[in-house]
Amino acid sequence: MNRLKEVEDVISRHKKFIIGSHRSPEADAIGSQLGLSRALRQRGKKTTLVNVDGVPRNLSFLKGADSIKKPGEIDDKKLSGIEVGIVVDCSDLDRLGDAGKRLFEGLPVINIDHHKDNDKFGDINYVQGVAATTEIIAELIEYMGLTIDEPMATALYAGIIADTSSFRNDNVNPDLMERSAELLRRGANARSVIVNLYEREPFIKLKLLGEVLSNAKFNNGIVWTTITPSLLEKVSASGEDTEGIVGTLRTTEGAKVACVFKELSDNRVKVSLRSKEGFDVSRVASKFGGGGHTVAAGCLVKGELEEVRKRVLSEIDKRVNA
Ligand SMILES: [Mn+2]
Repeated sequence: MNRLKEVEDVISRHKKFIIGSHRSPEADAIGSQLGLSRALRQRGKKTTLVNVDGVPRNLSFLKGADSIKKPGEIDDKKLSGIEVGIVVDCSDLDRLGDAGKRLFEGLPVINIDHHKDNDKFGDINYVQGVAATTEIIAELIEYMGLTIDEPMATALYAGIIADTSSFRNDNVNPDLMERSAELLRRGANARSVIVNLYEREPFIKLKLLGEVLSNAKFNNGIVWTTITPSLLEKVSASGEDTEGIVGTLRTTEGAKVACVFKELSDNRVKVSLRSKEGFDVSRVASKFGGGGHTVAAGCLVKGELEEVRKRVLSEIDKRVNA
């Protein structure tokens, strides 16, 4: 029996589902939950949606986003009688967070994901190495003979945009483009996805970017910058406003590795690494107790900013310019 059939069978045989996604969710996690939930409801099922961190501000435009609750916010009535747990976009169960994971205890679990390192934690595992989990959800909805409507299409398309960085990553292929075209045909609002994902930056964040870029250094294929608490204070930015800066650094022509050193208040430095041209930054990160993917990785290192910066840069230099 094929895996999609197994998933469909479990869905047909039950009535009430809980659908969870990983902490710090982005559009692929939230979009998968919303698309799948709407499809199941179309089939007369009941769904409860959970995320330990809730829905980020920039995804609240997706229809039904307010139905995704943190574990403590879900009322008992919605939690009673749940028969099956569906976990989307998670490589392992811990990604649900402790409070999220507890809601799945004792339930048969369907694991729907696209991470290469998925540890197959489910009773049924539908894991495909595609660009986004929402691609798999679209495939499942189609397989079940259900209709993708406009809200589903927009939610699923948002997952694809996020996980391909707007069709810029090396996971873009003809199947993905055909799936995306189909979602657009079903009414996905492409422009509103882009505006909400990329054009809702707080002005302070742009001011911070200006400061941080003006301090950047570029040497021997490595582009890097530092962010201190006093710099954040100067432009009234918060720690979250630093997100995305390392990606901007990577756009430098000739850069093999981009690196941001963020000084935290507790004598630790958060190091964010990005690469291109195939250099594996996860090896650098793991040397300092962190981890990640080939092109994106990070670590938290104990010590003074200057000293950590020197150690990490010399490690990168050793590998890049070997
Ligand atoms: Mn994903």
